[in-house]
Amino acid sequence: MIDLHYAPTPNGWKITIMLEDLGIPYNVIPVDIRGGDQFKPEFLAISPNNRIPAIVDRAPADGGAPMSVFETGAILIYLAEKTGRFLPSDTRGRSRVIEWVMWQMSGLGPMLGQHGHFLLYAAEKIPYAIDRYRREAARLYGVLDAQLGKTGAYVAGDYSIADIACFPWTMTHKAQGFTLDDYPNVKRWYADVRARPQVQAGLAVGKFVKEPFSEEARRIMFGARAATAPQ
Ligand SMILES: N[C@@H](CCC(=O)N[C@@H](CS)C(=O)NCC(=O)O)C(=O)O
Repeated sequence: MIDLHYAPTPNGWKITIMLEDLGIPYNVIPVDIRGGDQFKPEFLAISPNNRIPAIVDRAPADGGAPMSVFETGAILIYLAEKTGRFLPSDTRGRSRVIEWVMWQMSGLGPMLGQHGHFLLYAAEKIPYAIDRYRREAARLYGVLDAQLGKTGAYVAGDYSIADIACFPWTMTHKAQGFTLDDYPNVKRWYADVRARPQVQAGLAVGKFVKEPFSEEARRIMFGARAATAPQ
């Protein structure tokens, strides 16, 4: 059994979608990130970066004690290797998928995250920051569009953890002022991935909080508390 420490956000959805795609049982353990659960010692013991999601595998393949994994890219690779699914085993196919998972982890996710922060969440609107991240986000949508134009299918060929990593972040496009009409290959892929029943099931886990951040949530997530590395 897998324990999933989770909140319904793009990074959280990567893992609910993966677990639904795999069809394996999992327990959801909610982490209230607006309330500061990510700083609790029991959570930090499995996720030292004080971010969701994280998993604990109670039956790892080596037959040993339960083991934890944090960082969504690492969790996706772990689950793919555990089950032999959504990550090809041949040298080239495997490398291609990992390439795009790393691209998502270092580019698409963080840049869309920063764009969303400065555009939608920051109390002070800073044009330089909004423009910088908007340009970078637009560039990354362009890179994804070109790649999907080349494969004509999914991000790295067949449906894989590269799609699962990228898809939830592209769900922010409307809120961030992008239209997929500008990226026709992304538009085609987005509709295809979104229509998967497993993706719908993953997105339905927990309730996404749409309300604006309270002052206390801002202090926890964006203020002095957030800037302090947990001990
Ligand atoms: N690189 C991390 C990013 C995880 C992340 O940023 N999670 C957010 C929610 S989407 C979080 O836990 N935020 C809590 C906070 O900012 O205090 C991963 O891919 O796992």
